[in-house]
Amino acid sequence: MASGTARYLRYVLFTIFGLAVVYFISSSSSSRPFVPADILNGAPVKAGTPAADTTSSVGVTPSDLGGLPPATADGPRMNATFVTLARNSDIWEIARSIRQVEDRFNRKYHYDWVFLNDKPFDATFKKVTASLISGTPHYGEIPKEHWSFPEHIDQDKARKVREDMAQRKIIYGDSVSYRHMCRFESGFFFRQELMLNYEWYWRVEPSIELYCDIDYDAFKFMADNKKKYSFVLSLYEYVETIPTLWDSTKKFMKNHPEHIVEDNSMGFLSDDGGDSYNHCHFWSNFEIGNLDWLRSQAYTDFFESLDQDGGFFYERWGDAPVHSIAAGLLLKKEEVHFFNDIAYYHVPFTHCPTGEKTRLDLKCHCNPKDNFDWKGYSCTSRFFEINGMDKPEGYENQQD
Ligand SMILES: Nc1nc2c(ncn2[C@@H]2O[C@H](COP(=O)(O)OP(=O)(O)O)[C@@H](O)[C@H]2O)c(=O)[nH]1
Ligand SMILES: [Mg+2]
Repeated sequence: MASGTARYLRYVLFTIFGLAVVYFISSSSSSRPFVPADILNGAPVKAGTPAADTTSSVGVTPSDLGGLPPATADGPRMNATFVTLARNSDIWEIARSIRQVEDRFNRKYHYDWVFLNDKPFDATFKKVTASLISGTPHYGEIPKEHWSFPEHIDQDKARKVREDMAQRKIIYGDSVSYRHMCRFESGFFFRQELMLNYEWYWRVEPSIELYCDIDYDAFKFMADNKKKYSFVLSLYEYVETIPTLWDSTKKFMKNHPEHIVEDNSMGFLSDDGGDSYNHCHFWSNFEIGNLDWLRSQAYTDFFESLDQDGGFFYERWGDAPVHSIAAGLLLKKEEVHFFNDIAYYHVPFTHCPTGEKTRLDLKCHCNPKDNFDWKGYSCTSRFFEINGMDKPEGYENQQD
């Protein structure tokens, strides 16, 4: 009897142990796979790290876990925003640009984004852009007076210019809207109600590319280093679009000598001490700059003087030479910055950082052969020369 009870007890214990083993195996295979805490926290997994396979068929995705918390860089945020002028029809081209800016920079900083349009933005534009931006998007409609002919413009004269430029096949020569766009970017984007909330801007256009990581806050860099304006590409302007822009500039210099800064970048703009313009300009489809400077008396007087002369409509003045001449004359040389480490493309030019170490450190995917900086049609060499800067190592191999 005693040995029968013991056998019975052994049988019960064995069964309990067996059930426990079965339970342990089945519960561990249905729980989530091992994922290191830093992956769940959004930290990047370095190449070669023996991390868990988060794409395995076990079926747990970050969204099942309630979404990844954003990866945020430390430190204070600047009072800054991205700014884009766009039409509703630009949606997929600007979506591409936003994605690049977010992936390479803003996913760590979450800066806002201001969109401006001469028409109301439609629901698709807002929905798609908002889904891509990690900061807060804002949408503004441009007031009519910032996107129309000023009263002093002779409409007949302006129309004849457009017809003539169309015949001469000058790019955008026959376009009214392109002229409104250039005038708006020259004199009004920084005065829009939404922009008044900010001190710094970064201009982004549709269909651009960013080829390298930007691992630091470029706005903070500007502020810390007392920069007011910056560029990545520079080149010669198409002369036919600005035949009298320099005459107007000289008139402004004569009327407002108080705005012309002593240690300026005249050497970037002129080869004869200011007598004539060499057509060098910073390409303004990329800009990081200071809005208070653009809202200053000096810049306001400059824009108003040019606007009175009518060249936005009687010629086809671009905002790039206008901003560049202003930066060249109203700012000190050292307030203008060249971002070698921000790799950028806007059709048809590429800025790919000179220096292999920079390109590898920043995980760049541009072809260094495409870099425009040291080619004959670029003005960047001139910028280096007037600032007494040494060109980056390796520039000699990129001159043609
Ligand atoms: N809202 C609006 N944006 C425009 C218009 N024309 C151009 N843009 C924007 O102005 C910027 C410059 O225009 P873009 O066509 O890229 O000129 P390009 O770079 O000089 O060839 C881009 O951000 C365009 O989306 C327009 O008529 N309305
Ligand atoms: Mg463009």
